[in-house]
Amino acid sequence: MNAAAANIGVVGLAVMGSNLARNLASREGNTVAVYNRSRTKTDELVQAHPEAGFVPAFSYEEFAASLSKPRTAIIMVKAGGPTDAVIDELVKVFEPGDIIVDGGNAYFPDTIRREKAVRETGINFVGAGISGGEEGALNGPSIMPGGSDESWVTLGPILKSIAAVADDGEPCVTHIGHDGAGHFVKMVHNGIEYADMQLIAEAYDLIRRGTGRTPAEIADIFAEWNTGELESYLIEITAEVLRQVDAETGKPLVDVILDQAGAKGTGAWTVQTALSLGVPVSGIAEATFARSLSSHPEQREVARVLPGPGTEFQVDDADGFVEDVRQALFASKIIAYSQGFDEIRAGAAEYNWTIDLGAVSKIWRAGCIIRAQFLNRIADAYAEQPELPVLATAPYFADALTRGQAAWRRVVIAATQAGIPSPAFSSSLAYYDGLRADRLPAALVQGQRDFFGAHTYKRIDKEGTFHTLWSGDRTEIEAEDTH
Ligand code: NBP
Repeated sequence: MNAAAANIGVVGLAVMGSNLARNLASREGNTVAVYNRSRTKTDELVQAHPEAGFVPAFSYEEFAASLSKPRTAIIMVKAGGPTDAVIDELVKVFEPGDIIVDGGNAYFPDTIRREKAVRETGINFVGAGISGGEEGALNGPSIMPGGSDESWVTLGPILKSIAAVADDGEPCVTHIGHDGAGHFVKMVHNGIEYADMQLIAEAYDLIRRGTGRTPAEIADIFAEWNTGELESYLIEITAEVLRQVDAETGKPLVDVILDQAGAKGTGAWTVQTALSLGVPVSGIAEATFARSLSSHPEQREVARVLPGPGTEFQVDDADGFVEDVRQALFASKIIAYSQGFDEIRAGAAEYNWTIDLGAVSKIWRAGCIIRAQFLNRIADAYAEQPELPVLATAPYFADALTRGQAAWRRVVIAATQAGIPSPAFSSSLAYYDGLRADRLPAALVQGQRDFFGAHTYKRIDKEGTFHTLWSGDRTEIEAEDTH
């Protein structure tokens, strides 16, 4: 072993860790120490990539000794218990001022807890969301680090060296905020990813069932869309997936894949957190629920007896319908991102993080799964108005919604009449209409709440809190707002 030869270390050498280690090693100035619980992965990585000049370690003590100070190590192990186990070991061999980075998909409250506990030892703990999957880890991910300002001084240049680079040359990493802020933002990123994927899937389904186009023909439509305002990695890969033919059956691959979508939990976390924060992220929620619904074959089997509208779904103007769906997709996507950024703002307020929403949109422009041209527009919107309360009201997006809303409504009507589920399209439209409404039936809900629970209400015409004596003479009294 080469004592104190490495400026950065990676613990956990499964697919993500080994790719990240290779990425780090490929950048000027980095020497990378590597450690894995079971020795085989370390041996295999070091043997397969002699060009990387890895410094292998076979115990935590050896790993710590191989790192120059402040020691900096990125943990890439299974989220949950394994992460805690590695932190416990590293804390024993690291010293105050050293930096432990968790690059796994941790749930942000765990990161807050770990940061607090590790900080007491004088060691810095950074929860860093890393997006882009295996390919991103190897060639340049989008990185969302939290943690202290002190750790960012050492970590910033290292992470900038391995991050994806946007078209304007900016690396896709920024110090998101303290403790769990990085993993929070990564969580919302994944939630938005769920919504984006579901919207694309609904667009495909409607076009296929409404126009009878084949998956290969729809692949061409998505490829075409990828040259315009919808340009994004997810649209690009959708075209690839739809074009794929199954070698065994000769059928489109999408027709032989079981229609039950999996999930690893980040969508559910985003929705659970949004519920706690009181932020309506209906697009993300519907996308998460749509996966859940798909994954209940026993319920879907018995529900086949339930009636549909009983009409054939065949649009008259196929090209016109495809264009309507494109506009509906763009409008719904604006809403999904607007809701996601709302959740980040609310999270920042709740947890006392200072998060630059424009900077977040910029680091998602490359390397991550939701990378898209569109994110430049979000960055522009926040550059113009950093405190923008509703992203969808920024001039570019408001204009797109104005142009697209008629098509959006036609698509939701067509889907509803045809009995084709489009939960993300329709819930986005309902959110849009709810948000822009002069008056909502929430007034009636307040009346109901006051009736059964004396929860009180406010009036539109005077200050104060009121309660009606529903079981008495139904007069209104001014009430203490204690509910
Ligand atoms: P896995 O999530 O499959 O984890 C496997 C690694 O965890 C192995 O190195 C294993 O060591 C190690 N490990 C376990 Br399990 N328990 C351990 C323990 N008690 N002590 C020490 N090490 C332990 O790896 P991955 O798919 O490379 O993902 C790594 C992290 O990156 C995860 O948090 C994941 O959620 C996140 N992530 C993954 C992706 C992706 O596309 N896969 C994308 C973004 C983020 P062993 O070899 O000794 O069993």
